[in-house]
Formats: sequence, C-alpha cells, structure tokens
Amino acid sequence: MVFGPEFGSFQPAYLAVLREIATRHRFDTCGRGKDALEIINTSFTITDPVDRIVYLAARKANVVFNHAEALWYLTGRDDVDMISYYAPQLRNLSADGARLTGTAYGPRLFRPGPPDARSQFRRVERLLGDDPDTKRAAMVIMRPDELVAPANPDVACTLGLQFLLRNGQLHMSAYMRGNDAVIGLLGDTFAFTFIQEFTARRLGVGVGTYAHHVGSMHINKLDVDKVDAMLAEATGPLPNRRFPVDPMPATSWETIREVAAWEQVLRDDRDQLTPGRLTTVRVDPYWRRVLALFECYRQIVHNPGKLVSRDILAELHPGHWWLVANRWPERVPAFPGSRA
Ligand code: 5HM
Repeated sequence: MVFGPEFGSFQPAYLAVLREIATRHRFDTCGRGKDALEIINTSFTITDPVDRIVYLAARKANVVFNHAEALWYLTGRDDVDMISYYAPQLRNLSADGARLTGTAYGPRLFRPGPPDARSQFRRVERLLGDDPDTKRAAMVIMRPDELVAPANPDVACTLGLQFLLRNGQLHMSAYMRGNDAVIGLLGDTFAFTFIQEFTARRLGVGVGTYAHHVGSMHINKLDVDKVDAMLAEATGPLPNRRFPVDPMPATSWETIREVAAWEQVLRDDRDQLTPGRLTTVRVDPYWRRVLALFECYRQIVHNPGKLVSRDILAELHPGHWWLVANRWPERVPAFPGSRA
C-alpha cells in the first residue's frame, strides 16, 4: 500500500488522526513553549472535500472564523484587524501588531507580484486551462527567508498546495511541515478545500479528492482532555447530526469583493443585514448564507447580552445554525429539534 487511508468526508479523517495520536503517539515534543504528543508523516485523502464540516459538540468549531479565514485568504489580506475580530488570539502571533507574516497565506497565493504582475493562483489557473494534465500547478507558501530570524513567532506551516486536474475533476494536495491536529487541522482543511472547490467551480470541472500530507502532526498536551471528549462523543450514542452539504456555485471575483465589502461593514458595525436586506445583496444564495453568518457574529460581538435574532438564524445553512448555537449557547437559540 503506497497511499494514505481514504475517507468519504472530513469528520472521520479528523477523528482518525486524533485517535491515532491520543492512543499511539510516537514522540513527546517540547518546542517553543508547547508540550505535545506527535506522530510523523501523516497522509489521508477525502473523497468528498465539500463535506468538510465537523459536527462534534465537544469540538465547538467556529464556522464563522472558518469562512472569514477563507475570505481573508481569497482577498489576499494579511491584516491582524480582520482576522483577530474572529480569532483574538491570532493577534499574539503578529510581530508588529498590524500584519501576520507566516499565517497569512492570502498574499502569497492571491496577491499579484513580480515578475509578471500575476498571483500564483492566476498562474496555476492559466496553466490548468492550457495544459490540463500538468504536474506544475503548485503554489508555494513557506519561504526560505522565514527562518532567518530564529525567534520569528509566525512561520508558515504550509509548504504548498498543488492542483491535479484529472478526468474532469480537480484534485488538491496540501503539504505541511507541521499541523496542530485539534485546531490547525480543522481550519486548514476547511480553508484549503474551500479554495479547491472555488477553483473547480471557476474552471467548470468537478471537485476531485483532497489529500493532506503533514510532516509533524501533533496534539498540544493542553488539548488532551478536549480530544478525549471528542473521541468519547464519536464512539457514544451520536445524536443524528447529519446536515446536507452545501455546494458552492461558480463564483466570480466580483462576488468575492462584494462579500468582503459586506464583511467589513458588519465587522465595523456600520450596518446590519436583516433577511429582507439580504435578498437585495446581488450574490448567489450560497454567499448570502455566508453573509448571514457574519451578521450573526456581528450581533454576538456588537449586541452584548442579547440573543441573536431568530429571523437571521433562519437564513443560515442548518448545519451552520447548529454550529453557532453549539459554540455560543448563551447567545444563540438552539437549532430546532436539537438535543445536544
Ligand atoms: O513552532 P512552529 O512554527 O511549528 O509553531 C506553529 C504551529 O502552529 C505549528 O506547528 C502547528 O501546530 C500550528 N499551525 C497549524 O496547525 C500553524 C499554522 C499557521 O501557518 C497553520 N496550521 N496553518
């Protein structure tokens, strides 16, 4: 066998990685102030990368952050202000308090640069159009100069992303030097498969498989109890928590700019999106559901002490409603029929 294991969707892959490290870790590491349990050379494949959400109560995944991070990447941003609104702890990774260097993959992937004033993404998109069987559609992320300052708090963990267009399907492979199996694995898989799906829809081809290859896969010891709770939940009597997958439509850069403009307005609390207003935003209903997520989060941040309104929750994808209610139970009425 020369392939890693294959999973239909992300959740079983996530659980398998956590279970492997929790029960059979190979190394105990202590790097940069974090003690961890580690395995090396992890690879797995997901056959339906659109099915990328983890519905585990004990994980308390932040689906608003996941979408914001994907948008932060697609718009080529590296500002702490946008991303720390969704994940305040990321501010600590920034050397100057304004920009994130390593964690911000957006500028490296999507910002035009020399020598041809194109982004890496545009180059590979063109290559895939001109030479579909190409093995060169790779975008490089980590840079050699990131190791020049040994104390750099933020060195990119992803070496690169590769597309392979085969039999009308766009496959993606991610190559990472290190990955936190609890937090990073979930967020990185979400963002990379989101970019994969965005690219496939733009090219008008199917979404192929997603493969994830990692040198050091680890669980920080501080997270061991949370991992045990997730593994217990997965082997216990699971409530029926299967929500339909929500495929992305073909999406233009204009739509991404429109969604990003609304994201900023909501983040700054300069306006709000009622269900009625939402229908006037000229983007596909899929992207309106994403904007409804940002509106829910605006209410959580900017209307402290108040419940998020039911009418905006009704605009969400049902799985997203379950996730935000699970993450912010004091602020979000439970998803109808939810037992956990
Ligand atoms: O010491 P080091 O630079 O590897 O610390 C960063 C750690 O953040 C990684 O080892 C990994 O555990 C986590 N990480 C991740 O899982 C960081 C990033 C940011 O590039 C990421 N996934 N995308």
